[in-house]
Amino acid sequence: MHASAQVLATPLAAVSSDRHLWTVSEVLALYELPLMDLLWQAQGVHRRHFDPNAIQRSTLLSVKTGGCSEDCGYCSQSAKHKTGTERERLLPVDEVVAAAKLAKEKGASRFCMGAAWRGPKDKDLDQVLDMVREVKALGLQTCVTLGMLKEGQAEKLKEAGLDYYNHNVDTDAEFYGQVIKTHTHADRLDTLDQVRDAGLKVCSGGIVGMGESRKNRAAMLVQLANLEKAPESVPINNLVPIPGTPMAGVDRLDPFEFVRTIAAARITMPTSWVRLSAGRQEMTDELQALCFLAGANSMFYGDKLLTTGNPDVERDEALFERLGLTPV
Ligand code: SAM
Ligand code: DTB
Ligand code: SF4
Repeated sequence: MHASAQVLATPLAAVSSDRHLWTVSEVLALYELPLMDLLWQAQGVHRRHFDPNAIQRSTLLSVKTGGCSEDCGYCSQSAKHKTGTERERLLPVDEVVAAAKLAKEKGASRFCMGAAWRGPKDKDLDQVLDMVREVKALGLQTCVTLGMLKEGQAEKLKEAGLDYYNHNVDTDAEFYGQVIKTHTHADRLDTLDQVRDAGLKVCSGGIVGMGESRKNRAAMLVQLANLEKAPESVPINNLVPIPGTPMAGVDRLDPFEFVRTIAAARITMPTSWVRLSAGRQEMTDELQALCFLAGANSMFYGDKLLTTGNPDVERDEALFERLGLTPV
């Protein structure tokens, strides 16, 4: 049998059974399919589990910007790189609530609060818990991304009404050490376990376009898909190159390779929300449409991500209109 035909047969059978543990070679074989075959397969999986025209929208707010102790090679907020991002204090709760209200009015269903920390101190966590309670009370789903958690912190977040905790694996175990030296890939997995054990929904994905290989990308997806339970939400970020970071000059990823990554995420995690995340501002509407066809069904919505730009709401509303998409 032709290699690509064989691959077509395997995952379709796999997704109809309860659980399939993916191997890196299976996911690499997906990447190697002709693009149209891959899109067809991904769209088939997508339609079995989701309304193909419905897109979930999350608005992000950086509640604590800059001055981070970690050395993540892509990040504008690391104190180790000279990026021009100023260190700020933790925002007051009322400012966060005002931003959340606005996000709701504009049509977001989830509000994600991000902090440039290695992990939260207990005192800071108390303030974040207030943010979660108040944002939740507005009728929005809540998500926070605060770095690595210590014992008991995930439970406190759950009690405050948090829905999702975002903590990306970012890349595979092999490439991780070339991107970040101040914590390990295993540390990330440990926090993800704590989040899951506390009964929170898991949001975890990664970044592509950092100079990693296709095998690294495939291995990252395998890692996510084979977690005890796949993350409910899987953000796929395209590197936003930040001047002053070690990754400022990395070669841009072929946009079709990005689309393939979305499709492979959709096929390997059939019931997860796959989010078209950072890097959308540089994408044409046509490329975004291809990403939705490949199975992306979530996006960041609002003019800003954490420190970088995102398409403005007017452009996204026009895109929804042109493509006949509906917000979730
Ligand atoms: N400090 C916390 C952490 O690292 O988990 C939360 C905030 S951190 C900025 C959240 C995620 O944003 C990272 O894990 C990474 O996936 C993404 N990110 C950060 N900078 C990025 C960039 N320049 N391009 C694409 N994604 C980026
Ligand atoms: C995620 O996966 N991407 C978001 C969110 N989770 C926290 C962050 C993207 C950050 C892009 C660079 C910036 O704005 O600083
Ligand atoms: Fe800090 Fe998170 Fe940026 Fe890493 S990705 S430097 S942990 S804010």
